[in-house]
Amino acid sequence: MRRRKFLEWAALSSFLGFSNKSWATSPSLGQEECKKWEKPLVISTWNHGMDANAAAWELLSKGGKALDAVEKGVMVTESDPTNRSVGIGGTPDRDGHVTLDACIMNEEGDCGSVAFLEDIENPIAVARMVMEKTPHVMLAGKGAQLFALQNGFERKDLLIPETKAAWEKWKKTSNYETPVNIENHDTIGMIALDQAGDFSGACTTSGLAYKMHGRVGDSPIIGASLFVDNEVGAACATGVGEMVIRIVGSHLIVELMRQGYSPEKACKKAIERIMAKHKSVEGQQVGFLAIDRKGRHGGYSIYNGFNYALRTPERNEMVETKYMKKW
Ligand code: SD4
Repeated sequence: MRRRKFLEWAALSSFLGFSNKSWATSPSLGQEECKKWEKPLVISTWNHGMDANAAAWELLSKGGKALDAVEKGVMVTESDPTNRSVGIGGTPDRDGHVTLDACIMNEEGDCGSVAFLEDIENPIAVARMVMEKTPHVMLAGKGAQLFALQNGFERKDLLIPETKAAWEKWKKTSNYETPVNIENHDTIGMIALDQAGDFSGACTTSGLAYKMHGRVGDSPIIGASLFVDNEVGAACATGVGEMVIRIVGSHLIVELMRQGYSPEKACKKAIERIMAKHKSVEGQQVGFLAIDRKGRHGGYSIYNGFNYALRTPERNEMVETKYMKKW
């Protein structure tokens, strides 16, 4: 019944040409209140999202494209050596290699990704180049690195003295056991809606700390860490990538929003799906973020402590998400 009402309401709204205007509340949605459409809009995972959003906002506030904004935004985090799970300064795998995963997707559904990339500081820019300059979506490992070097990227050692020392310390007591989860979630997922009403998203990470050599998480996988459908909205993920991949989390959230769920409710449903499909989520964090076509945004996580940076013409702040469990 609720769905029928929603469809009727959606049909009526589009007939009335509401799609680019401020939205009145929609009682038939029965979910979060429909707020005024604030455009442009960018959200990104965790506290470091504030600096990343600032770079994205430079472009978005001047009428720039969401695609350029998300790329430039997450590059700030990639190039920050104090961040322990993105780009330079990222924690290595258990063999001491910093291996990076990233993907990007635009309003046309074009996408590009790199996985298991070494010695390149800004994998998101390589992912964009894969999207724009190759017939492929994903390049991995040596091939991705060769492609980057051939296209003007510089080789750089991403293992800095601090992360090398921490890895050496870890090796002494670890028995080479990969930790299920070190609570170091700093991966950045960013999604944006520009003034023209187009969505794009980006996700970039060095992955889980001390992972097995060769392990690739959700971050380069379109549909898992990131999905954009310009008719509906965008979603992105952070946390234990294996759990996100198993439910193809970001795609699921966009499809739930297509059915009429608000961003927060869609993210909650995806977290519930993860919990239903895993025997245990004990000690493992996943967080999702989403924006819909009405400019509503929201997130949800398994455990408390997940937050996102929000930037709109009126707001520049951190937002705490709701969660299922307390640490
Ligand atoms: C991964 N999702 O490689 C990434 C890790 C992450 O915050 O998000 N950390 O599984």
